[in-house]
Amino acid sequence: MVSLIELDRIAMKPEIINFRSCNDDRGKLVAIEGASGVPFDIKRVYYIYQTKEGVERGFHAHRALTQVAVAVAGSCRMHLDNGFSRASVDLNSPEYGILIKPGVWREMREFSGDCVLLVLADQHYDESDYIREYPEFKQWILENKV
Ligand code: T46
Repeated sequence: MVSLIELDRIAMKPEIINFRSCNDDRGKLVAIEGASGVPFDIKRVYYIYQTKEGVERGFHAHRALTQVAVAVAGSCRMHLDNGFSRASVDLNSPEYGILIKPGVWREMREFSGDCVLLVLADQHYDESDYIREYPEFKQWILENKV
């Protein structure tokens, strides 16, 4: 089960998706389909793995991209910030994903050595969709009222 750590008094509420696992005497299988398993058609899949000890990733927001991240092995901590409030989620189960909508700053840290972080995205890769400077992110939030 993922755990949520609230950083602010009025913390943002990250949306956690619980995937149905098909369990039998051979083990477990999770199938994720676009539009039903996650709330968008999946256009891109990538995964982050063999993350070195102490590494922190992310440190950006997206203007339009929506994603779901799942720790299919191991664990990591996802820190989210919508410009007004913040929350951290420990991703540690292949049965739970976190929905990350546009306009959310994310930082990932505390990767276990065996962590495989699978990410499903609703758009192809586009560097121009990234906001990589925090002050620019805050300004974008104010201008776009998300
Ligand atoms: C996000 C978090 C959770 C590609 O060529 N194609 C891709 O689809 C992606 C995602 C990355 N790349 C290249 C771009 C960089 O040269 O891979 C390199 C590492 O990407 P980045 O530094 O953006 O990785 P993270 O871990 O900081 O962020 C990634 C995603 O980029 C981002 O959208 O939400 O994971």
